[in-house]
Amino acid sequence: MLSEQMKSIRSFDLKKSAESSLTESYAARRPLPAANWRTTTEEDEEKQQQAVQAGLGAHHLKKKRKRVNLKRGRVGERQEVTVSPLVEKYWFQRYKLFSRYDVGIRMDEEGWYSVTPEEIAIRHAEKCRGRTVIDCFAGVGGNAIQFARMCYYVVAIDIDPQKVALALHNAKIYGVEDCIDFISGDFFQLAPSLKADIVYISPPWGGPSYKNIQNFTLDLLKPKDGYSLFQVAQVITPNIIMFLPRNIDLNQVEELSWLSSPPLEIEIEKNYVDGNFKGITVYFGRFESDVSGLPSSLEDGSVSKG
Ligand code: MGP
Ligand code: SAH
Repeated sequence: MLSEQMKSIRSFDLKKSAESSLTESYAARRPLPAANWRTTTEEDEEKQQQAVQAGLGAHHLKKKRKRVNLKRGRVGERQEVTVSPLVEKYWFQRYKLFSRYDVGIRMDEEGWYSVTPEEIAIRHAEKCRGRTVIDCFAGVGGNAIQFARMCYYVVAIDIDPQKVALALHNAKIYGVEDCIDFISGDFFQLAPSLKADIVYISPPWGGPSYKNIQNFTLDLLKPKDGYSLFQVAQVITPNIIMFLPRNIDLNQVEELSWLSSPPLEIEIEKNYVDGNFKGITVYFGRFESDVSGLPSSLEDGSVSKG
């Protein structure tokens, strides 16, 4: 049965609400360095640039698959993009994914179907304003870029070096590349040596077919089940955000908060873009606003890093 907290699930339509949540006191803890960290270089970026074209990852280029040519664009703009059938529907949502898409955003196939739509990423970042955040599964940077605009310090991790190079490139499009420490590595290996106020988890859901499952249980999350993900994150901080499929089993989600004693505070919100239900965000721990504790330069969401 759902607790009182769960019954008050908040439905948050990003289009309808202008709510902005500032977080509690400013904290200047920084993530600790780890020996096996590898920071992405320009060379990495150039390598992936050759392999990734208009959403086709290197692995994708090897396959002979039907592609769709799309001639679309904003007024005054003419562009020709070749995308795979899988990517096509996400390409049509490209400006919802990255408002600066036309400035030169780069994606690979997994990036297309996994990136957090910009309005939702902004919402997540607002909840972390002024604090230190680790984006454990950073992908092509949808969340990390918004965290960089509002948070004190951001570490963005992805196990796929190509993804990290794409995220670095995309961060440059938004002018926030200097505000993010990109790490190519396995979050599970790195976790014991990390410290931050907030851990953000937006893991693989097993691809776009996730929606064919009626009740998406935590064991279906990748690369490890949701319980393992959560427990590893808890070693870093009790303040954890999970971005989960809209068909996630909410009873199981609530159980995660009971893994701590006393149970963690939990807040659940449904995220919509233009009225379309995109995903569910779960906030474990403390995310209250306290602008008074922030340096003034951070109060307006300006970019800052220690
Ligand atoms: P979707 O349900 O595949 O697309 O993904 P859409 O257009 O809402 O589907 P429709 O068929 O109902 O119209 C919706 C959003 O979920 C994406 O924009 C991503 O933000 C997120 N998402 C989807 N997948 C498959 C993943 C994933 O594997 N990992 C993460 N972190 N997010 C995902
Ligand atoms: N929120 C991101 C999308 C994340 S998709 C965005 O908005 O762009 C999930 C990512 O997790 C993928 O890029 C995948 O490469 C990465 N990943 C998978 N296993 C991982 C691991 N063990 N450690 C770190 N990253 C991992």
